[in-house]
Amino acid sequence: MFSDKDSFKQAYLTKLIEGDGITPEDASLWDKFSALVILLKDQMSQYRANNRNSMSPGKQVYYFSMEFLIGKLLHNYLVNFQIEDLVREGLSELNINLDDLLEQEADPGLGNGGLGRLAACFLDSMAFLGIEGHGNGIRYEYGLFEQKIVGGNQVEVADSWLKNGYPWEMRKPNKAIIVKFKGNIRTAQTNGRITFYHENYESVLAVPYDVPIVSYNNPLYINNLRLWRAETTCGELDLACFNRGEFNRATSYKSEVESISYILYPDDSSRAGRELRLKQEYFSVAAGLGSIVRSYKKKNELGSLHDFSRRVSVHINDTHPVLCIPELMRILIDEEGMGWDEAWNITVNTLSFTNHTIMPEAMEKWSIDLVKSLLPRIYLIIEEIDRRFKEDLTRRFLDDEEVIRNTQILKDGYVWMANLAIIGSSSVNGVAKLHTEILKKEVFKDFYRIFGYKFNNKTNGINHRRFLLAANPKLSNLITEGIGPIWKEDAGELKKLHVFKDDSSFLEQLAIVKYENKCRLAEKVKAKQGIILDPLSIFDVQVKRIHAYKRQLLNVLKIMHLYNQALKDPGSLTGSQTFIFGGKAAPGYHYAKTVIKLIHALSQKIEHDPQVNQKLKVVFIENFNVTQAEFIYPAANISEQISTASKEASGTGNMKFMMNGALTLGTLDGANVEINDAVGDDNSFIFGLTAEQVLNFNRHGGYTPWDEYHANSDVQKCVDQLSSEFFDNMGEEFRVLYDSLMIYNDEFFVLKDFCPYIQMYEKLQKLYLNQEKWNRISLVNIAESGIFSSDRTIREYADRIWKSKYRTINKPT
Ligand code: DL6
Repeated sequence: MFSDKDSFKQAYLTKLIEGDGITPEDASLWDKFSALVILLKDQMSQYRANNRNSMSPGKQVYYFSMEFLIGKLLHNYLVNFQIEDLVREGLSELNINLDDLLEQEADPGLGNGGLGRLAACFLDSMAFLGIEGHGNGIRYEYGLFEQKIVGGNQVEVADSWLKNGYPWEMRKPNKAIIVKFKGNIRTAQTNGRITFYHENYESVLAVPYDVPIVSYNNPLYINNLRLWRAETTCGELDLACFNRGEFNRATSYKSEVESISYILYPDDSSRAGRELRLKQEYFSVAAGLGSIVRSYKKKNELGSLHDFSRRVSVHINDTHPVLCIPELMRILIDEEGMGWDEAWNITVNTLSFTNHTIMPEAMEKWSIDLVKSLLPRIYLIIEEIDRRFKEDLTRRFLDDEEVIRNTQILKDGYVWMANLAIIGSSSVNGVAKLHTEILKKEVFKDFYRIFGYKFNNKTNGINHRRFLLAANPKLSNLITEGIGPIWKEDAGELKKLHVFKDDSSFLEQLAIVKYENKCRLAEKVKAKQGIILDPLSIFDVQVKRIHAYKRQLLNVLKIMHLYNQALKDPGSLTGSQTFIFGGKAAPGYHYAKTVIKLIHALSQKIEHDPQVNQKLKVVFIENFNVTQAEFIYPAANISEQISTASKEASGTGNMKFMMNGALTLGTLDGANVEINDAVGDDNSFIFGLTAEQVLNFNRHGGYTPWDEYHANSDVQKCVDQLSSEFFDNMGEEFRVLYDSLMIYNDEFFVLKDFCPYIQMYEKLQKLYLNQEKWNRISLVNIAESGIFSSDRTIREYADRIWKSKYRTINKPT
C-alpha cells in the first residue's frame, strides 16, 4: 500500500487538492475524510489491476441478501491493510486527527439486525479466505430508521445516510440491467416447443453501485458488495409532460420507479406496501442474476450456461431472495432455450438456502394474485415447479396427504416461499446446532423426510477482526503480547490464552483493559446522551432488537426485583450495577415500544430514589447500530442472552460479547448451547427451560402463568407493579405487558424462568466480588471464542455447500 509515512502524506495531499482544489487548512472534515477514502479506493483499484492475472479463476460465490449491515468501513480497512499507525501519524503531522475523520463516515443501516450483520461478516471472511464471494442487495436510499428517544418513547427518524454522498461506492451505469414487471405472457409453439413472450411489461433500470470488500492481510482479493438502485429506463423525466405544465405527473413516474430502492422493509400492512416489498425482492434477484449471467457469458468463450452450477454458487439469505429459483429457471429456459430438466438441475445445483428463524410470523408467503399480476412469467414457473413436485411426491408418498399438503408451494391462496426455497436448492441449513435440529424435527420435518440429504448445520460466526482486533485495540494488544499475532488470521489460536489462566499479572491486565473499555463507553454515553455511567459498577448488557421472545421484559422484572429487595434490605445489593439496554423496536410493534417505555420508566424511578440510586442504574443507549455495538461489546461484564429456549435461531451478539470477555448469562438457546459446550458449565451461567421443555409445553397448549404468580410473592409483586401506581400513573400504559403475561398465557415463559434467572444472576453478583475468579472465567471465554469466527463458518460453507476452494493460513512452525 504505502511504503512509508511520507509517501502516504504526499499521496493524501495530492488527493485532497485534486478533490476540490483545497488545502488542508481550507478543507472541511468531510473533505478530508473523503480524500482518504478515495485515496484508499485508488490504491485498491491498482491492486486489482496488478493482480488480475495472478488470480486463479475459482468458483464464484454470490451471497444474495435483502440486508447488509456493513458498518463503517474506513477504520476496518486501515486495520486490514495494516496501515492505521502510519496513516494516523502522517495525518497528525498535517494537523489532522484520524478519529475526527472516522466520525465523519455514515454507518449504513441497510439491515435490521443479526441477519444483515451476519451477511457483512461473511463477506469479510470470504475475502480473507480468498473466495471470490460477492454480496448482492439493494442500495436503499434510507436505511433502517434512526432511533431517538423522546420522553421515553421511541421516535423513528429517516436515516439519510446518503445525504453527503457515500465515497466508498462506485456507480457502474454501463453494467445496468433491465427488470420487467407486470404485463402478460403470450405463448407460441415453435418446432414442437412452447416459447413464452413477456409483453406489455413495465421496465425498471437496475443500476449497480459497488462497495469494495477488503480482506485482512490478503490484498489479492478485493471483492464487491453490489447494491442496486432503481431508476427509470426513459431518462430522468417526461419532458413533454413537464413542458405542458403537468409538473407532478412528469415526476410521479420517476418517483414511483425509484421507490423500489427507497427504504428497507416498507410497511406491508396495505396491498401497495406488499407489492412494493415483492417488487424489491424480484428487483434485486433479477438484477443480480442478470448481471451474473452476463459476466459469466463474457468470461466463458462458448457463452453457454451448461456448466453454470460448477462455476457459480448463489446463496439465498433467508427467504427474501428465493425468487432466484424461478428467475434462474426463466433465464435458462426463456433466454437460453434449455429444456426444463436441464434448467432445473442447474438451478438446484447453483442455489443454496439458509433459514434464520422459526418464528411463524417471519415465514414469508405472498398472495397468489399479487405474484401473478406483478410477475406473470415467474408465477407460471412457480406453478410448474409446484405441479411437478407434487406429482413426484404423490408417487412416493401415495397415502400421506399431510406430507403432500405441508410441502406444497401453492396453497390457501399463497405462494409459500420457504417451501419453494427447500425444493429449489441443493442445501438447506440452520444457523446453530439446536436450530438445525428444530428445523429437521419440527418446522420442516416433512421436508426432512423427503430431502434429508439437503439439511445441514452451519453455526453462525462473527468477523473477529472487526469485533475484537479493530473494536478492542487494548485487548488485542494484550492478546498479541501473550500469544503472538497469528490469532488475527487464525482465531483458533486464541486457545493458547489458556496458559495464562493462573497468571495473576495477566488476569490483572485483562481487568484493566475491561475497566478502560468501560471508561471509553462511559465517555461516549456522556457525550451523546449526557448520562454518567460508573465504570466501577458491573456492566450488565442486553443489546439486540426489542422483541417479546428476546425477553427484555424478563430483564426488567429482574431489575424491579432487585430494587424491591434493596428497599426491604439495603444490604441485599452486593455492589453497584449498571443495566445497559439498547435496540430498536419495529415501528408498528406496540409491545416492543412499550418495553422501551418501561425501561425508561424504571430508569427514572431508580434515578430519583436516593435509597438505591448509588447502587443501581438503568441506561438505554439510543440508536443501537454497528458503530455503537463496537464500543459496547468490549465494555460488558455480563452478556444477557435470555431468549425463550428454541426461539433464537443462533444469535451473534452472544459471540461478540464472549470474544470480548463478557460472561454469558443465558438460556440454552441458539448458539448459547455451543458457547456453553465450549467453555463448560463453570464458565457460563445458564438457567431456565430447555428448548425441549418449551416445545413440550407448546404441544400441550402452553403453561399456566397464574401458578407461578401465586407460588412466589416476588414474582407477584413485580407483575402487580407493572399495572399499578408503582410507575406513577403509567400502569395503564404498561397493561399490554401485564396482559401478555397474565391474560395471554405468557407465550414466552417469562414468569416460568423468572426464579431460575434471579438465582443465576445472584450467583454472578457474588462471583464478581472474587475478581481473580471472574477474570479467569473471562479469559476462558476469550480463549474458547475462536470457533465463533466467521472464518470457520465460511470454511464450512465452502467445503460442504459451495464446494469452493479457499486459502490456508501459513503459520510459522
Ligand atoms: O442468523 C443470523 C440471525 C440469528 O443469529 C438470529 O438468531 C436470528 O433471529 C436472525 N433471524 C432473522 C430473521 N429474519 N428473517 N427472516 O433476522 O438471524
